[in-house]
Amino acid sequence: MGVHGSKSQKQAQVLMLGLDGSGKTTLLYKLKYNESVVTVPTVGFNVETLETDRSSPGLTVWDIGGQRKMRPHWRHHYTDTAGLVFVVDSWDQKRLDEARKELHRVLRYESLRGVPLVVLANKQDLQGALSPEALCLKLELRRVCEGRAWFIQPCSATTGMGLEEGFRRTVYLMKTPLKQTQEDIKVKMRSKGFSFTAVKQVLLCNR
Ligand SMILES: Nc1nc2c(ncn2[C@@H]2O[C@H](COP(=O)(O)OP(=O)(O)OP(=O)(O)O)[C@@H](O)[C@H]2O)c(=O)[nH]1
Ligand SMILES: [Mg+2]
Repeated sequence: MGVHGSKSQKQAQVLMLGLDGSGKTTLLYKLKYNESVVTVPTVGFNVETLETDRSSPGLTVWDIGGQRKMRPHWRHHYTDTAGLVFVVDSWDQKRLDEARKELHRVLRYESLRGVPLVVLANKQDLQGALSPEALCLKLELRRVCEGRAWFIQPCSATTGMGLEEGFRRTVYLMKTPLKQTQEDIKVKMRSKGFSFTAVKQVLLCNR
């Protein structure tokens, strides 16, 4: 994914949600300008466009404030959402329960039914950050994402690690029928020489 230049093609809306302090604004500006910005809690939203490859629509990414008082406003952005990105602070285990409840609440909305989800397991640069596999279990992703294309991507908004991959994955899930995404993951794992048990574990985690 490139982030420079412009392209006149239809834009797809990506909604980025997550608890306050999870790193949404930091990662949006790292991705867009490759800059580490000093943020303040977002009141309202930030919006930026990101370019993708020529065969995909560009992305309009909405970063909505995650403070408790902001969360009732999230639903006003659900219409026309083509992809959902939920950012989690992988280091702050005390708030994982809160993150899980908010994510599950969002996914229950009818207007987001079938919209693909990418969970960004952010702050992986911090020692003690939970792995994506552990987060997948804590957030009960497999159960709550039944019938929905989804993926969990480790990343760090500070270093930039995993950010482009996360948004590339979002585009891929938006473009690809659900059944095909499962097949692609199987093939990819086999080609990387993962053992059958490893493939099975990933699929169980990522179904
Ligand atoms: N170590 C580390 N710190 C991060 C990372 N991402 C964000 N932070 C820090 O986390 C704090 C909160 O980041 P924000 O980007 O403002 O969080 P937010 O999700 O936009 O918060 P709201 O706007 O309140 O919803 C800031 O101090 C960031 O520097 C990361 O990947 N690693
Ligand atoms: Mg913010």
